[in-house]
Amino acid sequence: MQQFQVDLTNCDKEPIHIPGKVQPHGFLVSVSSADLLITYISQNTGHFAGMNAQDLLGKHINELSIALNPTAPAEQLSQLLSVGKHNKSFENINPFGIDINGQAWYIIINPSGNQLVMEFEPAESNLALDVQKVIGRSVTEILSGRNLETLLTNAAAEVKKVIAYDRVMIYRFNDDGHGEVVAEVKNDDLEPFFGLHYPASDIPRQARELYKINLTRIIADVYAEDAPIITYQKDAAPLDLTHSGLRAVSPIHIQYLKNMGVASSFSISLIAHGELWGLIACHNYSPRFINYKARDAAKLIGQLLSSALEYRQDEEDTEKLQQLIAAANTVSGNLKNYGNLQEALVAGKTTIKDITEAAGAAVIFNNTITTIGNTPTDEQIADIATWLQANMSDAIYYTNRFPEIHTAARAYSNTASGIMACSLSKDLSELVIWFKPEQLTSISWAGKPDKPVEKGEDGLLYLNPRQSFEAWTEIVKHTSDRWSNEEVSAVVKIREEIIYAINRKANEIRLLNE
Ligand code: BLA
Repeated sequence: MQQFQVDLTNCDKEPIHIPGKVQPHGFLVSVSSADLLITYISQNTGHFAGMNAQDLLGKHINELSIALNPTAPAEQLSQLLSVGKHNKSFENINPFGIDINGQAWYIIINPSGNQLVMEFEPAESNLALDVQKVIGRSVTEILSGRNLETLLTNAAAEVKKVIAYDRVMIYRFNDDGHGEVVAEVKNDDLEPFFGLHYPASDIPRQARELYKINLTRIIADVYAEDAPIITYQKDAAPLDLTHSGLRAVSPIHIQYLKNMGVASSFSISLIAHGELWGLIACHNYSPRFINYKARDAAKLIGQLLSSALEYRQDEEDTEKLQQLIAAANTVSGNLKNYGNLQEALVAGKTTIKDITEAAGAAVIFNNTITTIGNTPTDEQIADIATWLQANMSDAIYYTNRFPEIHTAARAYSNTASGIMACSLSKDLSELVIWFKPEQLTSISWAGKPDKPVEKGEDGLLYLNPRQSFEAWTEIVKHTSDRWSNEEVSAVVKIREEIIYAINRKANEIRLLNE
């Protein structure tokens, strides 16, 4: 099989579901579903079975059964497979406890194409606590969080109790795929990652797809050498490990973890409205395996948090919309009997800027520019207005990548990577414009170039947050946070109010003059 050479430019093309290897804390045996003959086997099976892995290829699964435990019935494994096949699901079987050389192991079975993949993992637990008990209490603890932030921190704390890792983070994906550590519970001696943002490329697209299918992912020891999967069939397709827990990890992600000083990593998917909302990302600074049942408990916490998230997220979105609309109402109140339009919009405690989440806003009216908050200079605003007059076809225009469309704006992308404009007059000479800054300059990125460049012993640069940050910089340059539907709705509303107020004023003046 041809090896895929992964580097920083082709991360999202790496076929990580068919690595041809497993992590060596367990072993894998795959049989053809039709005749239960062993078709694929991980080379390290030989350490546990009294037979060479190569010699088991092509044999009936009963032979493995005998090799693993000569005192157990030879049909133990084949019966298990038949029951699952009959029920068309292995859900009730997984994990199945067996004894290998006096040690407790679990078998986890998943179908893959015409194969039944059996994974063998140690069942022993290095956790002192009774996971089942902790879970019951966890639920109450987690859900007692009234707002999203406490909810997330509670969940991180409970996960830390269940799996006892050194650091537990809640990592949330933004619309553009980049992520932020929004909650963190860690040992005191570790530096915090809370509030840091990481490029989308750190968790490539196909990895996210897999985390939607498998809700937990353990990387037990980044220093362990993977065990190759062998097959006797010439030119056989590589075994699809989409559903496999032992699936070997991409070398680039392993390097990334090593460079972060991490020896073991565990993540739990958080899903809201069918999409990957984020991950509970856990690090341990020494190798650490957690068994299937503890992973299942952690998964349950993730699922609970996921459903609580959907609800709280909707609540917070509604709250945000209400806040924006309330600001719009206050500003329209100021517009009643106004003396000067600009003043009504930008003076006062609540201003036109608060109708969106922009950092600044400008009102262009009667040939004057009035600004509030963080905006480009008047000259630059005049340049934006000229561009809008030539290019705006609807009453409202918005983009979060303005300097990519209007190259002159690159000079002031720090204040106006995002713009939203609404016209107040037909000839577009009167406008309100809102501004959002470039994300690159407004967010704390992990690995931002204010950190020293890290070099390996051989003097070469290694993949680390800084290096992937540099690649990402090229992608997010000239980009601001997006404009939400809530912000657009608030702008639509205020535009009508302003135009109404202007017309009313014009009528009053006309009547006065008659
Ligand atoms: C997977 N990358 C991951 C995962 C995380 C991160 C959490 C899930 C697997 C795990 O638990 O380790 C990234 N981890 C982070 C981030 C933080 C963290 C951002 O703790 C922040 C605190 N990774 C890269 C680059 C590539 C890459 C540049 O940095 C590609 C070129 C690949 N990341 C990559 C791949 C996976 C991954 C392939 C999937 C690993 C797997 O499940 O096999």
